[in-house]
Amino acid sequence: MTDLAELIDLLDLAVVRAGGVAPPDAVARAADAARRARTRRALLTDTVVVALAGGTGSGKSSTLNALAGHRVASVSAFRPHTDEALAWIPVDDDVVVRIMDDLGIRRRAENDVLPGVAVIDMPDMDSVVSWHRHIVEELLPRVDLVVWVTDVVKYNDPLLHEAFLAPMVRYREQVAFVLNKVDLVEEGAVPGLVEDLRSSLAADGYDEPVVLPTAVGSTTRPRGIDELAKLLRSRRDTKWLVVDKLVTDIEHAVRALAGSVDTWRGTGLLAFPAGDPEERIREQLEDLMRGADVTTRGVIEEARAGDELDTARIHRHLADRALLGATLAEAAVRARQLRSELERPVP
Ligand SMILES: Nc1nc2c(ncn2[C@@H]2O[C@H](COP(=O)(O)OP(=O)(O)OP(=O)(O)O)[C@@H](O)[C@H]2O)c(=O)[nH]1
Ligand SMILES: [Mg+2]
Repeated sequence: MTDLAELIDLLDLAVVRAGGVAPPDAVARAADAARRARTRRALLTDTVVVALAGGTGSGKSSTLNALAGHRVASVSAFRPHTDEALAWIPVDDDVVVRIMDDLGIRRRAENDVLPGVAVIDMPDMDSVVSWHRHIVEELLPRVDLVVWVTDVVKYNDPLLHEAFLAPMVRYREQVAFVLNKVDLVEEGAVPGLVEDLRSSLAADGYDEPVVLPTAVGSTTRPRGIDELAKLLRSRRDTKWLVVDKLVTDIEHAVRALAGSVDTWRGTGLLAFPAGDPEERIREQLEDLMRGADVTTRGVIEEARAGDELDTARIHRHLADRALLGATLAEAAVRARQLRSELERPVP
């Protein structure tokens, strides 16, 4: 999303160039919009950031490998295995990199398989206290989705529900569930297990929880992974709406600033040959005064106030105005480009 950063830079540049050129209240509003956009942008990327969490051995690392279609994370039959979080992230997403820095996740692998998706394979948490600190306080506020991976054997452990799932309930929109290792039970038993997990989650306060049955062990052909990838893509669409909204806000700010000053009219005066009769210039200015924006009118009035016509002052103003016009035009074009990229169908 470097384009979004560039777009905000252009709005900032326009704000600087609008100083003394556009009406102060219009400049202040544009500056406000730029500031707001920058704050939101700092937290925003169109990559959906997902953390795989859950008890040891439930198959978090195996799920990551199944999503990638190759071995990204180490999997083992010995518990606990993953001892440090691993982030599988798209290249060139500086916001995602910053999120991983903030979370202190140093191990990273490149995702060139699933566009717009970053997956964190979390280690097992050794205590309820560290779980709360890592997942509830640090992870949930920073990621888009936590996929809780459990399996057909352990999903109904009361400790799991009381100690781990209940405290996350206020983030329920951000939590989805995977019921892994369904290859270990009869095919016909799977829907009943999914329902069972759904109703215990409902008792924990998760109404309408998303529960996906999967089998991702290396010896079995992955099952349920397409559905999981689809869920991640649909979350990504929702994020795009947010990015789209930000671009729209910037476009409005650009348009409002452009509307507050007549950026091009009268620019021809810049090319006025030196030594042109003053009378001629005054006539042209008279023309320009009619329907000129308020700042330009003020500048012309000032320039005409003295005994001598201050043509340099007028030229400076027209040049500044034209520069602002060029910056705003470029911002408008960038915004349109970015929007058309956002409208591209999700791969
Ligand atoms: N039968 C079966 N075995 C699985 C499945 N998914 C994972 N396993 C096995 O379960 C064991 C643990 O899998 P991991 O992916 O390492 O589990 P994890 O959640 O990352 O575990 P930690 O890193 O210790 O937290 C491995 O031996 C896997 O091969 C599955 O769907 N079916
Ligand atoms: Mg693991």
